[in-house]
Amino acid sequence: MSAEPLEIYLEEQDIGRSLREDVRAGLTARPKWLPPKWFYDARGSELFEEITRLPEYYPTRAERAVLAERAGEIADCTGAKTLIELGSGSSEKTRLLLDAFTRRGGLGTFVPLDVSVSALRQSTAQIATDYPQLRVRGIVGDFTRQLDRLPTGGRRLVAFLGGTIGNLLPIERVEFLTAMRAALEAGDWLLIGTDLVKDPAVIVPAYDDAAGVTADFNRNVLRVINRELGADFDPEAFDHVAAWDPEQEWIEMRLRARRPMRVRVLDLDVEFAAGEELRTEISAKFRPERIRAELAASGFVTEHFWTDPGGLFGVSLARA
Ligand code: AVJ
Repeated sequence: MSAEPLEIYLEEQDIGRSLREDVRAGLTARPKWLPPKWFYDARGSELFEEITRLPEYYPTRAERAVLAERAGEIADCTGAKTLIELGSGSSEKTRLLLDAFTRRGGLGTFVPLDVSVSALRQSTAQIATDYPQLRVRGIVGDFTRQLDRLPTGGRRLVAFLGGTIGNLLPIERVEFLTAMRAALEAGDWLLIGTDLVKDPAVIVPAYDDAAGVTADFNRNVLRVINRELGADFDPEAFDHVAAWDPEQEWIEMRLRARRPMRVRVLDLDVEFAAGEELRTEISAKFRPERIRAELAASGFVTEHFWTDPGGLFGVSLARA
């Protein structure tokens, strides 16, 4: 079967409006911030794929190891008819699940949802070719907003991989999990990947690699704002910063102004002092008991919690 046309729930004007709102809110705040979803235009999505192959960036390999070992169990345990993947990107690791479901039989539909049209176009076309028995319905959307539009019918498994939930602030995480539970029916499943708390000497290099790919990814948000909103950021005038916050147990990516700057964006004149930092991402790391507690607080029962052999990354399978 070929992939069906992408269902676009993020209309061009929505994208523009929400980017403008985020830019206005974030660049007039102190300290300044921008939400991480704007990294992912075509170039940003490619840079992220490059990050996943870096020697320092362990989460992708560690999560893949868990999925490689447990995919059969996940397919058997859930018996899902529909697999929905939030923030699917390339869906590269998801193929391990699709393979397991294919061996087991019964999965009819795969629904990847992502903000990146370019990543979705590629992944839906390739998956439709490689899994001809599957119906592939790509949805362009923001996973924090489109939960009420998830396809219904048949037992569902929602996969939220890569540790992307760590990019939400704690309050946003509660809202997201609660909305997720409300969108599901009792008996549906959530498979969620979370990076685990560990020595910051392992975490920091994963977000500040020697080759500078993460720095380039970080600066990409400025290129996106320049292109989409006609702003005049000089991305090269910002240094990439990765800082571990031991209280919050998250790593922050920031862009630090090398010199005083004034940036024109929308109707704003945004001033940066030399050394001023703009926060572009948090990536929370979890302790197993916290993951279980947050899932429970939003109405999920954790049936399995698996880690890779190195204990770097956790994958929870929870029942609605
Ligand atoms: C999108 C959650 C998988 O937070 O680790 C990679 C994004 N940022 N390097 C993460 C990211 C910097 C990534 N995830």
